[in-house]
Amino acid sequence: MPKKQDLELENIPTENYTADKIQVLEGLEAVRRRPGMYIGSTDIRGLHQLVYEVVDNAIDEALAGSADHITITIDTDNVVTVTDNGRGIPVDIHPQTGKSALEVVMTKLHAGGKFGGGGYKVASGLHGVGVSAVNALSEWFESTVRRDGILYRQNYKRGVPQADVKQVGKYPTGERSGTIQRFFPDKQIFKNIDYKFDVLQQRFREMAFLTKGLAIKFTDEREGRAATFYFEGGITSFVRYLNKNRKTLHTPFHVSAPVEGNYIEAAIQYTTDYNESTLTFANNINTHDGGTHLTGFRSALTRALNDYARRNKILKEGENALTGEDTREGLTAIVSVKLQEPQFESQTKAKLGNAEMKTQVESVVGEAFSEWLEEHSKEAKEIIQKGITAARAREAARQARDLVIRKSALESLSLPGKLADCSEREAENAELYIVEGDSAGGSAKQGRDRKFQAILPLRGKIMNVEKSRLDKMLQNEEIRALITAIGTGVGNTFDMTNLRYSRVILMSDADVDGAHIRTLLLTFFFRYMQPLVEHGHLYIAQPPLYKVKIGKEEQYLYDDHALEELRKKNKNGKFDLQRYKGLGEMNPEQLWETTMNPANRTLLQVTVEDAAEADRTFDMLMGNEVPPRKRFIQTHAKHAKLDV
Ligand code: 0RA
Repeated sequence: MPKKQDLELENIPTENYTADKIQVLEGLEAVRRRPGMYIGSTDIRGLHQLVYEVVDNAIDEALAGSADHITITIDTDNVVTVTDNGRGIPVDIHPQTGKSALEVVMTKLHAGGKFGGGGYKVASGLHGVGVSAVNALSEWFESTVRRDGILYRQNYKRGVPQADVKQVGKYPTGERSGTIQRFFPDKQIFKNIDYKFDVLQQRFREMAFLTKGLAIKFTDEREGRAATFYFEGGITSFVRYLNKNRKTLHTPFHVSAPVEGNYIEAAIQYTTDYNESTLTFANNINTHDGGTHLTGFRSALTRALNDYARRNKILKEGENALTGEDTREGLTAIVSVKLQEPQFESQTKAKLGNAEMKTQVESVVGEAFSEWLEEHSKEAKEIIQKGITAARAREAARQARDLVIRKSALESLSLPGKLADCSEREAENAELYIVEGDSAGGSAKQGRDRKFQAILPLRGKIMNVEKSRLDKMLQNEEIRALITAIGTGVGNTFDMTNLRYSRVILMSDADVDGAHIRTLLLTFFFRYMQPLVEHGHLYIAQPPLYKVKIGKEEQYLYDDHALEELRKKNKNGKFDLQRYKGLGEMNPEQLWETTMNPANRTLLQVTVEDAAEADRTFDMLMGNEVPPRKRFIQTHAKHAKLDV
């Protein structure tokens, strides 16, 4: 953390040291003193947040209808450049402060999106702190504006302007105006400046889906990777993308409408799946925990389908109506709303609170979807039939679940027999290793510290979660052992307070089969125990790939990169190389030393994004669509051969 003096001594112009300037400096200093309050954290997430904040500003310009092209570049020196072809941040002098509007936007907290009034309808961004916070947390920042044929520029160090906004040149008449933001994050704040292409690209893709007609080009010069996202179909394309590997029942339904200054949009496509994937957004922010827009959407769907079913006698008189849950089986949907004054229920903006959104979304989606059903009677019947089947399955599942609960209540000790539990009773200090295969399970049982480490061996591949419903899944012995060992229950009845281990660690072989079972388990956790993942309780163990012997000395290597390094360092010397094909090849002591001993091991903490990715991969592997699975197995089969 920088000392107070760092900020005050550096580069402060002495003239015009007005009250306003003091205020700005205090603001910047507050950001630097407690960066977490503004960008969430100073780890990789916070680093990515810097990029998102700057990109969000450009997206706002696109949402205002003034930009249709954004580029993001990370160069080999980790400098980030974000350009847009919008109107350019205004540079004219603000009468009250006597300063260029650009300087105000770049240095005043919360001056970002709302600045200038009329031009701006909505502002996105998770934290919404504006670009000035990014400026304060950057070793240097350079803003360039193209407006009216002139190039304007201002440079900053740790948020402090180095001079007034200056004209630095011209650009050809006829070319677009725009804004170019370049910055380098401050190493005093961010320990590790290593952006993750895949994480960033995921977000940019989402942004492009949510802003129809916007092209986002992302280039990573460090790895020579680039991606361009442009979707003419907007959220309809988003739904198609999510259903890429699923069998769909119809072409997507789409509706959009302005309502009282807000803007409401939804896209729907049913699949043959059993799961629901509805994503909701408010001002381009992913509202993971839903809120009023989701509630309105769901009641519209349930009502429209039940009304249609009654009118057309698909549901007979006296037959129960479909529940919301029934109408959501196999549903993929995007609900995206843009509001003048969004209210979020939590600090993380994960839940939308505006009460008017429920009625607005409900009426827009309800009317349009009912009309669509009338015009697509064949599809309507299929969707409703699927709902009726879901209702029957739900009833069967309830009975099966009752059976499971009754059964476990009768068994005095409900913990699974194959669980080798630890003596520790406090979840806080206890760990559960889920180990693939009985032989590796045996090594793990012998190698562990039985005080706090429990072992649950799973035999072979657990069943295909995707294709089976909850009722079937609960009948599977491996799954039941897993659920009872963890203690929380699943799905709607999940209860974190019953968690028996604060760390649930997946340990599988470093080969294709190991990757497969890991994907399977991640999918299970993503679908049925998501809060466990959200709260950071799920981990992946990292067993070594190689053991190397140089003379008498032994060393473990955890990836191919380490092996390459060793080969380079040890060009002439001889060494003995053993490749571990599976956990079973290690004896208990080795397994403890390399993979289970907290003093030596590395654990990868699983994020919801990781699990969601596994879920998509899983769809591809196990879903009903055959061609993508074939493709995956073919490409991976090649890798498998190269590996051995
Ligand atoms: C305030 C007002 C106007 C444009 C912008 C801000 C603006 C901000 C950013 C941030 C990144 N790119 C941007 N482009 C524009 C409208 C000014 C006018 O009416 O000309």
